[in-house]
Amino acid sequence: MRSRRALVLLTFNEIEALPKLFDRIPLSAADDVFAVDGGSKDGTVDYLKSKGVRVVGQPRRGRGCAFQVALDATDAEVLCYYSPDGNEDPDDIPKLFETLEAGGFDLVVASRMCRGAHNEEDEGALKPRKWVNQAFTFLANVLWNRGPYVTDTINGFRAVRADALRRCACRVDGFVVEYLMSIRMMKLGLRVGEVPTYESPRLGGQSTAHSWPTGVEFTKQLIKEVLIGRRVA
Ligand SMILES: Nc1nc2c(ncn2[C@@H]2O[C@H](COP(=O)(O)OP(=O)(O)OP(=O)(O)O)[C@@H](O)[C@H]2O)c(=O)[nH]1
Ligand SMILES: [Mg+2]
Repeated sequence: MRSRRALVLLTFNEIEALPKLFDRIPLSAADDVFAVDGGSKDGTVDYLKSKGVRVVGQPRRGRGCAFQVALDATDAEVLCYYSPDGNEDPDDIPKLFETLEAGGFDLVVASRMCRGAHNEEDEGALKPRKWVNQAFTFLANVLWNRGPYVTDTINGFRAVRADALRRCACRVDGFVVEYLMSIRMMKLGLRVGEVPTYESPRLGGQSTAHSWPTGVEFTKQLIKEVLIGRRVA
């Protein structure tokens, strides 16, 4: 059965990329479409409003904060988080919703690592970000997963049941939110599925996910999760 769906656009200074792909975003796949913006100063908010998209602000910067703001800003049963910077294929949005509903999953991740998927670094001989992501993913699976192996615990492009996400109590502000969500879903024994996705390069603008600070944030969170055991908070 089709759930009440929300499509959440996550933006922070995306005026270079967003207009290049906005018309490809399947807005009709969701019942509620809105953006959570981290304080853009480049016209992103005006652009979204000119397209009729409701924009919700955040009390603090960070994707983790944005995830929580989105959860509080809709009464939808399922949320799909989409980052319009060019990395994520908008055609996968309906697939994420449909897989979650048809498969009875609590979380469905667009995987850049499973069979049939493509990672931004796949063409290069060295794939540092991919390998580090796979190492964090391996640890999460070994430590907490009781279901089928999840190949990409980190990608932010995902659909999730609002009630399951509330149970995960992911009270973090930064980029670690998706990894934490995946870990907590595993700890709670909730059902995690994946669809293969094709990750492309950014279409403009700048990444704010700097490798070292993000890696440190992930390591600290992983240690915290080990220390609290099967608990989620
Ligand atoms: N709402 C919100 N969105 C954010 C915030 N920080 C980053 N984003 C968005 O989150 C998405 C991912 O951030 P990026 O900086 O592209 O991180 P990344 O995808 O790991 O890096 P690249 O692969 O280089 O693009 C983009 O759409 C950003 O605009 C924030 O504080 N709030
Ligand atoms: Mg990006």
